[in-house]
Amino acid sequence: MAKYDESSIKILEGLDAVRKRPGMYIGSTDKRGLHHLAWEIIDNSIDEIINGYGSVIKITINEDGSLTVRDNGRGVPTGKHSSGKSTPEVIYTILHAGGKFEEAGYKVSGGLHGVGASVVNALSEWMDVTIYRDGVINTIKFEKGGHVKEPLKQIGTTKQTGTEVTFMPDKEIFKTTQFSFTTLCERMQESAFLLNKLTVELTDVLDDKKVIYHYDNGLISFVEYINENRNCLHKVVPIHGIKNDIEVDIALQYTDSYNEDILSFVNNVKTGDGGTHEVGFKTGITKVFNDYARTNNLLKSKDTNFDGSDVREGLTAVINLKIPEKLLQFEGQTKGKLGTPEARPTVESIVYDNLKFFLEENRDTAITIVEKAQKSKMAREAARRAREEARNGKGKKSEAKSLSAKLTPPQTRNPKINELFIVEGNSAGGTAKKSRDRKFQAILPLRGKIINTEKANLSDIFKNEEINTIIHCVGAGVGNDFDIKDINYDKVIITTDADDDGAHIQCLLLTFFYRFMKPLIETGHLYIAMPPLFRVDYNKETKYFWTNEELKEYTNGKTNYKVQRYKGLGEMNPGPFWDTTMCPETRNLIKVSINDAVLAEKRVSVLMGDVVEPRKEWINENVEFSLEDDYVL
Ligand code: 0R9
Repeated sequence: MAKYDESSIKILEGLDAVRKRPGMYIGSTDKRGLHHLAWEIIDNSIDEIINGYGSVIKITINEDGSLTVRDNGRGVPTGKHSSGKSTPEVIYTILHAGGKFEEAGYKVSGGLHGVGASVVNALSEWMDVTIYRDGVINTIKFEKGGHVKEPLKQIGTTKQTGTEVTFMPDKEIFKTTQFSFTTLCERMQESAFLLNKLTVELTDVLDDKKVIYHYDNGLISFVEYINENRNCLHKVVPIHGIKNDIEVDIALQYTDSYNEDILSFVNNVKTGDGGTHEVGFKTGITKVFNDYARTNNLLKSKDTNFDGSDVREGLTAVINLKIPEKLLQFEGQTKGKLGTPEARPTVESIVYDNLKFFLEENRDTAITIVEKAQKSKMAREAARRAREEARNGKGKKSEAKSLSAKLTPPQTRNPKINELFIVEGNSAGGTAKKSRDRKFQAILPLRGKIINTEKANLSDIFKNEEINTIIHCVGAGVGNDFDIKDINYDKVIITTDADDDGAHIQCLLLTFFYRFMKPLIETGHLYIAMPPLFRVDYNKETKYFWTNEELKEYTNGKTNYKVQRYKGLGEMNPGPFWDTTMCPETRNLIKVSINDAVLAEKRVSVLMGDVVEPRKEWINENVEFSLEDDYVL
């Protein structure tokens, strides 16, 4: 790596450009954008640790809402830059300062990270930097989007080394300036899994919370953490190898679930959209299990091979690659997909060799996994036969007819605007049918509860009538065959009563879509309708309210008003139902999205899986029980 040269920092643009178009630099100005500021600063500390200096990062949400990040690295150099300014001033005020680092392999981030601490400064009301280096403590303070308030000055002596940055996000720029302790924790826990020597200490002064993350066993601990609420079939298998200048680290473990959970990273940055390393991993796994099963006569000569999905059923894996800068290629809009061609064969051969050895050494585990793959293969083949029979007409017409009989379709076929309301129960379905705009809205009433798909495979799915109907209506297949291009609707809207049963049906539907039509969520086509809880008639005026608080605020000081508490959707009349729940201009909809992939997996498996204890624990910790509605009529 080239040595840092203070005069090499390139001066590119002013901070004003950042304030004018923040989205260009941090993606957005919502919660996600706000947390980008944190990642930006934290990534600098992580880079320092990766480079071999320091091991601890302390992050604090302060009482005034500002964020402090402190590391125990070498400390930012404090000497003069060729421009005459101090190096910290340059680093924190000049866009893309860091210059040579990027060329010399310093920054390896694939996403929006690495745009520089100056961007954070530009988008902050104020920022204070304290540097512990060469026995001295130096500070520099900025205000109003990066203007120097106090230039670098010595304030004391120290035996420590490190850098501390505190910043207050600008309220004029961000929709919200409240950092989420949970979001910070989730991300930092991930970093601690990936960097064995890292210790992260997080403190929320506002909420009096403190968490410390440190893992000696890296990826093994990561997989154990993901699978902690699942029934595991064997101990975590670590895989390690270096080839073609690429270092491969993987940990994997099979559980008795039907899900596949693969996470990948490159140089400790998440590759959320996969890429060549994931392709290599999948090919290696498929090959090694087919070869093992053939060699050991577990697959007979007349049998067809396992396909990839068979050998990945129940598999949890975390992949981390170290790729030198010169080989790095990222693709996609968010640069979350690895494009490096060399990664594919490298990972494939390392996975193949390591797993071949593991399977030969651990015969019982090998047979358990192969048997699981056999079952998956049989279920897949049964599902394929059922599909083919349907396609060839055997039972198709009557089946398709009965499937679509429940649906009240829209008058026109336009997948770009059409909406499918999945409605709880026939009575609510009736109201929805009367309320809808028939041009583009379809109604599918569900009769009973659908099965819990968390513990179901494809052949179970095909046996369930309600789910079959949903698959048929959405029209884009299911599981691995799901193709988002074929969806019949722009919005699929889950519409249930605001009671326990409704919430349960909502959970079951969300689990189904998450497990078997995930792209529908990832591409923003799944919604939850929000029918109101209360109707208030007052002075010839009718108003609807969604929460007790809204209702209390409205009725406060009023007399002679009438409140109706809706017990179910079926109680609503078509007019109000249209206005509050279906009309695109006036309704409230929740868009379902996946914020954090690891957490989403864990939540779904804890809340919907068959291991009881973690669910009890989660409910006790997170749910506030109250016996009655706090609104008394
Ligand atoms: C609290 C958040 N931490 C940081 O922002 C941080 C930046 C940083 C750093 C160096 C060490 N620790 C840091 N923490 C550093 C890097 C180098 C030499 N000395 C110290 C080097 O890369 O050669 N720096 C990141 C950029 C710079 N320092 C520099 F450009 F000022 F050199």
